[in-house]
Amino acid sequence: MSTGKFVCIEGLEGVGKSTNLAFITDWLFRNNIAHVVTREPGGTPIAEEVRGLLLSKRPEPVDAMCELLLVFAARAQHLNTKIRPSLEDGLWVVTDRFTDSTFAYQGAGRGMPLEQIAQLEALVQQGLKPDLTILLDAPAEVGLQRATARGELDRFESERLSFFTRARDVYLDRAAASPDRYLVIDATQSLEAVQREIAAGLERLT
Ligand code: T5A
Repeated sequence: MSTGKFVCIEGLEGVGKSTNLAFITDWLFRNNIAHVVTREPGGTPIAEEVRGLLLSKRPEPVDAMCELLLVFAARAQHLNTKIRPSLEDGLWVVTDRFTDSTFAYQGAGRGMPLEQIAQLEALVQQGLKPDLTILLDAPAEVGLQRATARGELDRFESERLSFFTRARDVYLDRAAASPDRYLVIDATQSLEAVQREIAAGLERLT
């Protein structure tokens, strides 16, 4: 059996990742493609516990290197016990966020060197990267307004606007550097227009 496709949806807070993940899941069902839908940080019981550590607000300041290593610790568990085995079984794996989030948030946001993140990526992923990363792009203000309207903010959502502006720039730089692996979609468009572009991107992968 051939390996499945690895698809990731990325972008800043509130750009519509969860909303469009539901659309992708529906598209996969309609096209009879066996798949697994997952998320980062998280995706397995241990990795979900790490997610809880990462997202919850706490009195103790979180060291940026500690945060970075926690992200990759969760990713190692997720990748080796869920993503890789699923791909090897021929399933498509669709994940809400992956390593681009680390370059954007821990790299651009927190200021951790991008070369160090690339080293951890190589160590943990051993060359595995998404076949397609759908980047929902919008100015940071747009998504933050949507996230704020939803209620209480988590530890990342409470960051300043400049954190997300830097993160957006890194997302766009990475997409521009590997245009064959990224589909950048203007997430300020109507949901229908966004989903037409997502469907076209998925078609090209089949
Ligand atoms: N993180 C994660 C790191 O720091 N490093 C890492 O390596 C990883 C993997 C995870 C947090 O962890 C951080 C980043 C994150 O802060 P999360 O909950 O997975 O948190 O991610 P969030 O971005 O916080 O998820 P959100 O639920 O806030 O955003 P979504 O999923 O992008 O947005 P969604 O779909 O809930 O949509 C928000 C609202 O907008 C509307 C929707 O209906 C909804 O109401 N909407 C639109 N409205 C108009 N037009 C459109 N085109 C719309 N699209 C959506």
